[in-house]
Amino acid sequence: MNNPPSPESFRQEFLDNLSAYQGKDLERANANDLYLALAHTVREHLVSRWLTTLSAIDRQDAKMVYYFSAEYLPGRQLNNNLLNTGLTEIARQALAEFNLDLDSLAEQETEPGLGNGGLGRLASCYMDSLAALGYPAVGYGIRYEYGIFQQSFQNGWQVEQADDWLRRGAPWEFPQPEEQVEIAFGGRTRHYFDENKLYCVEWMPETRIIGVPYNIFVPGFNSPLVNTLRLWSARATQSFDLQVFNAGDYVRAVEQKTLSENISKVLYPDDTTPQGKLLRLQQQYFFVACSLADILRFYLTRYPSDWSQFPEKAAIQLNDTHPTIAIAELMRLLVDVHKLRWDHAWDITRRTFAYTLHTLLPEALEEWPVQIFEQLLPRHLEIIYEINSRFLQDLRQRFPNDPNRAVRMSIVRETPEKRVRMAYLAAIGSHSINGVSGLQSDLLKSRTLADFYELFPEKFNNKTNGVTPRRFLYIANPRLKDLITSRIGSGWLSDLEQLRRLEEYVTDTEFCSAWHEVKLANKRDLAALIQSRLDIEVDPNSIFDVMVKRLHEYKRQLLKVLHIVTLYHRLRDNPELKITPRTFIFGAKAAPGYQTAKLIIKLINSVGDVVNRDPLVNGKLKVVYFPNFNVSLAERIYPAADLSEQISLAGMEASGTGNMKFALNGAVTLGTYDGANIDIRRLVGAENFFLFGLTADEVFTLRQGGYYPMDYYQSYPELRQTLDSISSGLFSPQHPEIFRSLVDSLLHKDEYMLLADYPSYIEAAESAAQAYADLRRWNCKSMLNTARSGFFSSDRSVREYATEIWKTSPLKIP
Ligand code: F59
Repeated sequence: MNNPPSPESFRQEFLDNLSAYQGKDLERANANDLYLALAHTVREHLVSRWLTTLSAIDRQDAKMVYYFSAEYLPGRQLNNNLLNTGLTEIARQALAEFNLDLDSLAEQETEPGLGNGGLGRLASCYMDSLAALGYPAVGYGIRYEYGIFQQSFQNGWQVEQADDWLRRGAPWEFPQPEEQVEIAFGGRTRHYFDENKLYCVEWMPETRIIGVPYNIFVPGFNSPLVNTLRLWSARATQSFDLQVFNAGDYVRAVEQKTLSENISKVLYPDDTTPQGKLLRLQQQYFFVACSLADILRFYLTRYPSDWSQFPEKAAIQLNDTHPTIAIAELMRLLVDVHKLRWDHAWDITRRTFAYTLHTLLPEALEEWPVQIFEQLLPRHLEIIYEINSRFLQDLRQRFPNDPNRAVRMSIVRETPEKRVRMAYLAAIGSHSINGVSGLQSDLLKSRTLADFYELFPEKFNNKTNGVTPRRFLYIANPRLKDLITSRIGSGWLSDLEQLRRLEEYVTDTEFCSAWHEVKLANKRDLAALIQSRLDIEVDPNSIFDVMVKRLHEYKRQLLKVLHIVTLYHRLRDNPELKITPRTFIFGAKAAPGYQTAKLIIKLINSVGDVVNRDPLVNGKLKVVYFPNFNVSLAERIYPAADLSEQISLAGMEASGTGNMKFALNGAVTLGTYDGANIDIRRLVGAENFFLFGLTADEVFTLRQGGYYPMDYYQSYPELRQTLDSISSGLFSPQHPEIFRSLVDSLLHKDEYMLLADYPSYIEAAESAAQAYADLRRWNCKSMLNTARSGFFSSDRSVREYATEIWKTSPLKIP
């Protein structure tokens, strides 16, 4: 690694960049100019490490990991890159000489919101760990011009605004127009025999699009290696322009140009049901085709026309089904373009791809209407049919007496319309199929993909999710970082299991009170943010009870509301009641078309309006809903949380990763037996976790026997009072009827069994509140949550992927 610069030379580089990139001097620069100059200064320190990494890859002929993901949520880069270049203190000192504050400049950065939630953030945690561990990797994805929408509230309702994240400059990306790739769409196919009587297929597309790659450096903590996040941006081809120019229709030429460039325009803000939108399939194929072209170009410079080594030199991980069309695209490249025999191409393809599922809900598995496919990717549809027909033939041989199996497992579903099931294509075309928590991986085998498990048991495995401790502990929680490091040193940053050494301090009263002071100071910071952003006063000594995640019915934010309203009634009915003061903190975006989710947002805000102002409550309950929850806000919330709400219906949350970030920061979980909550509870100990609710098996049994939510309404007076008050307009006096549909649907259907879990939820939440009243005991729980969360480092997850799926080892860099 290079020697670090002195603060003086860093200062000079900073001034030079302010001049070179912003055309300003210190006197004329605004805060954004200063931030951009600083970012450019930091990124320059990554260039030589990045180039060294590329040379080492060449020299060692290293196997590459390619992470294919339609989404990334990297968060702000400045502090992360300062940490990973070892420049934090140098930059701080250098800036201080100019009377500039590093932390306020860091606040200027706009985060790239190129993902919806957990899946996108996981991709970024894995990129961080790949670099930290020294595995050479490229993360491929889409450079959306507009990321996840910006959320605000108007009269309590969610309002979306376009996320113009590039507006203030994007100092971390390097456009590489000279490495552009041309890809195609539409048209038809031609089948023929060539001069050697070989059967051939040619795709004759209708349109062509250019992908321009943008590189973002991904340095790792304490690692000389710098990996690449390579995001594709769509451009119209020039030949295309010319054609239409010559036809004389200039305006239509420019119109068409816009259409091509729409492909990378906007992230689909939907994590509910896949909607089968043409543009989304275009996005998926666009980034996958560009990425495979890039990968093959690189491979062929090393092994010209020798395909035998390909799976030994490239491992491609599919982040959910979104990039699954890659399987058909690689087959097309190998068979049609490079003229490999089908069986040989299929063997290479299967050994190259591995597939991760992030859901259990069958309705969340992507399917594409055959009609859309045919229009956009006619050759790929033929290839999928061929894969399917060979697959079904094998299947009939193995299960000759079970024709139904072929109907169930066919990649092509026949009713209600013909559709391609992407999860099945991914399962058939990969050598590995993994879930993201123990429970989910088991349920995939026994339910969601049971038929496939029977057929290919050896492909199934589990890789429990993890999160990067650099961003979510070191950077987000500097006070806790300092306290931990003062006792056990800093080895935990690259070996998170070392946090266990904190266990011996549980009986150290000095340490316990320091632990308490850190949490309190973090809560004061968050209280100040709540005051300044939302004009709500909250008490840092109250329990900070936090639920931040996407808004989805299965995650059950509405159950949290039922709890709050129940407490509200208890206080109203008995104003003298002694209760532990509580601050409920929410953060969640709803998919813009998801009406029920949007109504739940309005309900949370409405309950907050009433509860926060009611003099009878006397400040003992506060409800805070942060608009626009994102990575940057998350980094301020996790460190200040006492209680982590993880209350999905068991069997619905694939893993969760927020649950891990909370535990790492010393929050205690109030949660169901679902996803990675199960692993958290096992590791931190049942006495340091508040468990409630049905198990996944009980949910299954209850559904089968017939679930009657009305029974719970009738048996629990507090539940009845709560539901009646919401239904009758206590929280919406101007429009008493607006929440009735939410309550009616709970009473008559309650798909996610809120009422069944309500009694045990209220009870567990009460135990948590009582436990909090004994602060010394609570601090022990908090400390033990941190001390025993080492398993949830994304370093551990990535190491498991590397050794068990990718079969690759770290790069050696001198
Ligand atoms: C699919 C088709 C069309 C349009 C959008 C989508 C889609 C986009 C994003 C579907 C899902 C998502 C998404 O963000 N999904 C998740 O974030 N899943 C979460 O993944 C985490 C990481 O493994 C898990 O911890 C979590 O349980 C899971 O819900």
